[in-house]
Amino acid sequence: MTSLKIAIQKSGRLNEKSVELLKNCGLQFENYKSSLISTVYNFPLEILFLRDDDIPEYVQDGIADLGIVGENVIHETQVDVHYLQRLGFGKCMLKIAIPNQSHLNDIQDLNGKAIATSYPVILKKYLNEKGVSATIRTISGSVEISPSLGLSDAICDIVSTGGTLRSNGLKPFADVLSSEAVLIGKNGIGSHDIVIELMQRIQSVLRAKETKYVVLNVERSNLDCIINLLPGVKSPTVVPLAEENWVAVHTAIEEHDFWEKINQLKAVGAQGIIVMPVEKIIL
Ligand code: PRT
Ligand code: ZN
Repeated sequence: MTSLKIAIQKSGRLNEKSVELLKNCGLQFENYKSSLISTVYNFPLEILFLRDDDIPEYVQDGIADLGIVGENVIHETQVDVHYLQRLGFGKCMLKIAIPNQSHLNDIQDLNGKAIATSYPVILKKYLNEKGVSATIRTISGSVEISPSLGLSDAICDIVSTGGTLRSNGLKPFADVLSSEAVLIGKNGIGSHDIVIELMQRIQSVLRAKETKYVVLNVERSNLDCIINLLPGVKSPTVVPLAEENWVAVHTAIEEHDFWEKINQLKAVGAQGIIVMPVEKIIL
């Protein structure tokens, strides 16, 4: 079978998680920092390691069939590619921020002001939608220092923890675009056998990440209360214990309501609760 090519970031914030995701999908490959391309031994795929900014165009032009990149980069490069799957990492928000002492209150107050950014396309679109006319100063890095240098009244940059804004005396002013890493493909590639197989594997890894495997002990008289609290993948497995009238319950619990569920289970008599990570969930 001829193989496809997937482009991922060579180094930077998305590299490690992209490699981890592909390895968790069972793909075996060398991750040499020096090489630009790596062949997967056990799956018909080659991996191209690129600057993130180049990935959308490579995919659009068909040099790579697939790519993993932040949505912010896709919007900024205005490419025509197919969104295949959100990947749940690299989450961030493109925000407008202003100096702490600034008296701007409303988005309309940006009229006539200068905003520094590395995302001129996204910012221009946002300002147009809001009917704001501001000067966009495009700079490629260290956007956060531009107000203190007198180069702009505001910035528009990626924020994740907010630490960079705080340490530069800036405060968030408006949310422009939320972003996470996504799997993209060149148009028409979504129906390719290799892509379908890869996406099934990615989905099973993502589902597993959101799920914990839980084993607990409970007195048989409390079993119904426990089962009512547990949807499980299908229904929980119940195994008798050596101690009479006690059973062990095995089930899967979703991460988002994990602690709430554990507390509810304890309240109806669950004991000896063991929580384990899940590697894959294949439906
Ligand atoms: O070398 P290459 O061009 O490939 O990488 P890069 O330097 O352009 O990008 P990189 O590795 O910094 O980021 C890759 C992608 O990660 C981005 O396109 C986003 O989709 C995503 N991402 C997630 C982030 C952040 N979080 C992030 N915090 N990208 C950048 N930042 C920067 C931001 O620009 C600012 O300087 O981190 C700072 C803010 O972080 P906090 O935590 O202080 O708020
Ligand atoms: Zn980049």
